[in-house]
Amino acid sequence: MNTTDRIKETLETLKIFSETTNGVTRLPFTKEAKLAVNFLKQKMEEAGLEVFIDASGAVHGIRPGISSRKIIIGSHYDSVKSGGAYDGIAGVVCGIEIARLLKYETLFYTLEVIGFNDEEGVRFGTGFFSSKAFLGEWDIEKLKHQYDEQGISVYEAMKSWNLVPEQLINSVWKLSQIRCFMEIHIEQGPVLEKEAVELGIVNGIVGMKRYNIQVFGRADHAGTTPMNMRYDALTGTATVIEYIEKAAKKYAGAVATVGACEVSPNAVNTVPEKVKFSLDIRSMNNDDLHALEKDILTYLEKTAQERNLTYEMQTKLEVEPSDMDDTLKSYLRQSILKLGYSSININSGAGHDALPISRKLPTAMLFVPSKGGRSHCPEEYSKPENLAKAVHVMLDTIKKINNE
Ligand code: HGY
Ligand code: MN
Ligand code: MN
Ligand code: MN
Repeated sequence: MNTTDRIKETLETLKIFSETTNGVTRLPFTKEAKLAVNFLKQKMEEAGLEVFIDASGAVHGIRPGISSRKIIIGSHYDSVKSGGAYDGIAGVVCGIEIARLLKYETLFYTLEVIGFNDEEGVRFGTGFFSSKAFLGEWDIEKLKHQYDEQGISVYEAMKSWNLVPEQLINSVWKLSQIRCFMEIHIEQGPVLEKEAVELGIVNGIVGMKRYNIQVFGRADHAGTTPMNMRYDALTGTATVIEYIEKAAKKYAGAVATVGACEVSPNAVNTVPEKVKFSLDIRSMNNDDLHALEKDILTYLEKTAQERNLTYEMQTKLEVEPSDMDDTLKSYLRQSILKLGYSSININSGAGHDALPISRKLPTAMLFVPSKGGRSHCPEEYSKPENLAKAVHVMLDTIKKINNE
């Protein structure tokens, strides 16, 4: 079986473990994730790797080299809700395939393939769980107070997987021991397909900020309460959400999304008392990111005052934009030219584990085209042939790094 077929077969099997009536849902610390991790462990062992799972729930496959210094490759195995079968997991499968192809080579650097956990942050509203754990950027007390929709904390969810949160300290990377991190990922956008190229070398990744915002009004009877006597949390929130869309358009390339929204008491004949919604804002430009945040929060305050509403907000995630490593980008470019593939340089509007990691280590990302530019939906698709090309390019680059 060749690389393309192995990638195709492995991704199709992984999809089966997490399929719902509407796409793939593989949230952290769930049974779907456990099935995927067990299967990834098996594939890593078949590739000749020594496998272990760390306290964050990430699955690691190690291929010792002459030196204990490491090249780390991989991506995340968790998905969004009703997502696709390629986001994250395709990069883990590609990493394992690279290790398999290197099985009989003598390597200077130790090669470590990682399937990261909870990059998406969909279950607990956070994100980059394993990658931030590796960078020492987590707080045990916070994990006890970040809850999912069922009121289960990260801390409790970890324990349900027989993980010991206090052992996260053992997952922290010794940065001097790591030569670089590289990630293969689907583009999740329309650019590579529109440019009709096979691969994308990532220049930089957007900065991201995420919040949970709760707006409080007053529950009243929908029939007897005159319009000028209401404290309607939903109409107030709707005004803010409409402004968010307008504000994002003021900053070139910035985006803002209200993806989740809950109304209480959510009854046809009661004026809404409370609205809880998520806010995700992004920009390649850190100043724009801060200006957009200020713009939106100022409007939220103004609207609350005008409508006699109150609000609370929690910042769930903030990561500044980051550039990829020039040397690694040039190696990838040379490997692509040597193998005769087409490519362009591209920025990433999606967040990745490479984002926090690139602030502390030489990091590179290699994109594969997404059909129709679609992602975070069941229609998500990338050609296994292009994933195989990414494998061969990264394999060639790893050999270059080993011969530096
Ligand atoms: O949200 C993102 O951009 C990524 O898919 N985690
Ligand atoms: Mn992803
Ligand atoms: Mn994603
Ligand atoms: Mn009644």
